Amino acid sequence: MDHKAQASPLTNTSNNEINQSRRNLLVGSAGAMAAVSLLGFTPIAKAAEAKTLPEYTRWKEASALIVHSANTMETERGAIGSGVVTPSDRLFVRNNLSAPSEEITSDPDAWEVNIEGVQNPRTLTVAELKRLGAETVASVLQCSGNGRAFFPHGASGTQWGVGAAGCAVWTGVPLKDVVSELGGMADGMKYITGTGGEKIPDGLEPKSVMVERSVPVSALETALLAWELNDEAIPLAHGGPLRLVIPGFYGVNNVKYIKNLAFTESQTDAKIQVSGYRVRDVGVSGSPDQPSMWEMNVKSWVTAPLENASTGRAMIYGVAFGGVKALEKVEVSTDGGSNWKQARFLGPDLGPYAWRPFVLAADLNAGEYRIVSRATDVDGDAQPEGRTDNERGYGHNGWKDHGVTVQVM
Ligand SMILES: Nc1nc2c(c(=O)[nH]1)N[C@H]1C(S)=C(S)[C@@H](COP(=O)(O)O)O[C@H]1N2
Ligand SMILES: [Mo]
Repeated sequence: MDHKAQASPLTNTSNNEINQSRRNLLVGSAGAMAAVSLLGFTPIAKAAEAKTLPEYTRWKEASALIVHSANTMETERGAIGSGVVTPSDRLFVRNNLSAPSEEITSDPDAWEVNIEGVQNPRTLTVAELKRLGAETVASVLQCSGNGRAFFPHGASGTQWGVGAAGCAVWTGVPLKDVVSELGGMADGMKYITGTGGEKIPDGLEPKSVMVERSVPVSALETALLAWELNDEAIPLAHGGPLRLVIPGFYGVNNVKYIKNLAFTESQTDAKIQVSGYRVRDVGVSGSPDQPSMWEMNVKSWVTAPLENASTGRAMIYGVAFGGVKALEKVEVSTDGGSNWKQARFLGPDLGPYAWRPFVLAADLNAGEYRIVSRATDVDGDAQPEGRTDNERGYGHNGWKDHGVTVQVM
C-alpha cells in the first residue's frame, strides 16, 4: 500500500498507518535482528570494583566500557564480541556538551522538530513523524576519532582505541518522506543541517559550542529521523527522543536530540562544522577548505583473541565495515601482514551500512603472533597498511596499528 496516496497522515489521528507503511529497508524483521544480536557474545564478568558511570548512562554495562570522562566512554575491545548488532548497554557514548535533562525522554512523542528549507516549513512532533511511516536500517555508528590513540603525535581529543564504534539498528521515518509531505525541498538547497537540542551553557557563544552539522543533500536518499535504537525508544545517552541518522557517515553527523532540521544553501557556520572535524596535516588549524568528516572509510579489527590463546585451533574473531559501501572480503594475517587468509563472515548481512562480524580458524603453535585484519569494500578499496597522520587523529583505518599481539602457550 502506498501511504502517500492516502490523506495526509499529519491530519489523520489514526495510528494504523505506522504498521501499514512499516517497511524494513534492509532486513525482514527488526525482531529477528534483536534475536541475532544476542549471539556471539561471551558473558562479561561483573567488574570486581564498581565502575561509576554518569547518571544518564547508569543503565549501561560498566564492565564493557572504558570511561574516559562523564561524556566519553568506549566499548572494551573484548566486549565488542562477534554479534551483528551492538547491544545498547555496550554502545559507546560521546557528548560534546552535557546531555539535556532526562525529562525530554519521558514523553518522546511530544518532542518537536522544526523542519526548514522545504516548501511548507513547519514544526512536527515525534507522534506526527511516526504517522508518516517507518523504516529500519542497521548502521555503524563510529566517532571520527576512533583509533586516535594510535597516532604517535599525540592528537588532542579523547584517546579512543577501537571501541568508539558499534553497529546499531535504527527505526524512524525516512527524511525524504517528511520532505515530500512538506511539499518538497526549497530550491537550491545543497546541505542537510541538523541542530542538537542541548542547552548552551551560560556565557558561551552558541556557535562556538553548539552541535550543528551539515552533510551533502545527497544523504537525503538514506537519512532517517529515528526514534528507536535496537527496538527500544532511543535512550537519552544516544539522542532520544529523536535523532538524525545518516547511514555510513561518521558519528558527529548523526545529531542527537534533534530540534531543527534545515535544508540549506551552505554549510552551517557553527565551529563544529567550520573548523572542527576537518582533516589537515599535523600542526595546521581547521578550516572549511579541508575535507569534512562525512562518509566513513573501510575498516576492521580483531576482537578475539586479544592477549593469550592456547596452542592448537584458535578462532580469530573481528568486525568489519565498508562505511557507505558494502564489503567484499576480510583477510586475516597471524604474522603481522606477510601472509593473509580470507576470513568467513558470521551471521546475517544487515545491509551495506552494517558491520560484518568475521571469523578465521587458525592452527597456532606456541609463540608470539601479531594478528591483523584487512577489509576490502565492493569497489576494491582496501584498508591501507599505515595511517594518514593528521592533526586531530581522524579517520584512522590503517590495518597495522589495529592489530593485536597474542601469546600462544
Ligand atoms: N546533539 C548532539 N549530537 C551528537 C553529539 C553531541 O554531542 N550532541 N556528538 C556527536 C558525536 S561526535 C558522536 S561520535 C556521536 C556519538 O553518538 P553516541 O553517543 O550515541 O554513541 O554523536 C554525535 N551527535
Ligand atoms: Mo565523534
